Amino acid sequence: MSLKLYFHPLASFCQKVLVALYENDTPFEPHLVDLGDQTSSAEFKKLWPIGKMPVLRDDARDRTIPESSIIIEYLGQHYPGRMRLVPTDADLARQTRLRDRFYDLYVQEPMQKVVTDRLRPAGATDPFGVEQAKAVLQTAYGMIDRDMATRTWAMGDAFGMADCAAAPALFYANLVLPFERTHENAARYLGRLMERPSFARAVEEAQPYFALFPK
Ligand SMILES: N[C@@H](CCC(=O)N[C@@H](CS)C(=O)NCC(=O)O)C(=O)O
Repeated sequence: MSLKLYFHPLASFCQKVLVALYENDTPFEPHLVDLGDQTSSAEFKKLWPIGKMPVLRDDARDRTIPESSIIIEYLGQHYPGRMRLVPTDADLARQTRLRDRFYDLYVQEPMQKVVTDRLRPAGATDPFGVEQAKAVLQTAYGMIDRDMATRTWAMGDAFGMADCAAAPALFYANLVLPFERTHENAARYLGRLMERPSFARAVEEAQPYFALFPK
């Protein structure tokens, strides 16, 4: 098998890529990375010194591909399946990338800020940064809610890369700053994402690790 995915099932950016792989039944060899384990972490950092997951390794082309969106673009280019997650039309592709960026930068990242602050040692937390992150999430929720009043998926009728990003982003964001009662369109969109077999599978595979999620 040519493709190896270095990932952790609980990690939201990893789930984004898993959704893309599952949408197209793309075969890959899973390599679980445990950043809490010195050996696993050191091995992973040889591949990508930045140390952030996921990373895709393609032995057939001798390529190492970090960054979730770049991995999804790479899969579409070299391992296309029935689902084209980034449209071929240049305008639609740009809009897809914008929405993908939106979910990564304004939902996933502030959500991560809130979660990782819970893992900091006592006395080293960042309450001001957490409040700022929550404010960004609130703004993003309002924008998503307006958008999703008239859409099924992030780009309209077709499921794509932005939905791969939105699924884990909204799933975890809803745990740290719930929006189900305040933003009904966004909540219904999250409901559709949860029912999508590709994301349902990623969530099911993460179940054994949910105890590690900091409450
Ligand atoms: N921009 C990166 C973000 C990846 C990222 O933040 N991954 C998290 C897991 S969801 C991670 O590896 N965190 C470990 C760390 O920051 O030490 C992407 O899109 O892949």
